[in-house]
Amino acid sequence: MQSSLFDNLVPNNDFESHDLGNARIDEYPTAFEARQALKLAGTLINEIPWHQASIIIAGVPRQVPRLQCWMGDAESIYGYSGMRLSPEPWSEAVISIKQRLCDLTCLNFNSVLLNYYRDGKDSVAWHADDEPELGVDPIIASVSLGAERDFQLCPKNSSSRAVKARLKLRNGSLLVMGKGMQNNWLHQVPKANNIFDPRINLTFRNINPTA
Ligand SMILES: O=C(O)CCC(=O)C(=O)O
Ligand SMILES: [Mn+2]
Repeated sequence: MQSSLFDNLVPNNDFESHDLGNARIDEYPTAFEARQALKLAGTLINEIPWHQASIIIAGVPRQVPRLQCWMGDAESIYGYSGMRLSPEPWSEAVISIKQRLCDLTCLNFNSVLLNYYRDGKDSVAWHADDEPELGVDPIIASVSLGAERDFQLCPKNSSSRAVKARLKLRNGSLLVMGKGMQNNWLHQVPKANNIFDPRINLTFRNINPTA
């Protein structure tokens, strides 16, 4: 039997479910032990083939303010912000995180988008992960390693983009964005001028290769 990096951890009953009315987020604040989470962040920073993508906004190419890597089963091709991403093969460290996730939630995924926020100047703007290849109402599991950042939410149909809910993205935490989240809400990780440490985020997804 393959052993996991996390065999020594007790089953996690540190759990909170956030009801947003038309959506749910399940939070496991201590899915990964704090020191282990920081070690994993260091491993991923060094081992992952990071890329800085450019996207066209109003006709002007702009660099995305974070580094990324798309990883997963070979057929998990992802169309995202005008890009078509072929996956990197699973790394050992990411497989161990995926296994821990599966042990905690019984969820399995065929791909993951890794984000590397080098410091508080890196961010991700308002969006929903609602591309057709993710299916009709996808469940996405998001692991945070390293510097704590804010996770902000606003209803998809609001014109003001005012923040209506927020969570802390703690080192070692796991959020499962459940049914309704990508259909009804946008999320973002804003810039933070008081953060100087890196953060790694892994959002595990299921790509339907025929979409
Ligand atoms: O960094 C995060 O916690 C969120 C990342 C995200 O929303 C995404 O990659 O789609
Ligand atoms: Mn997202």
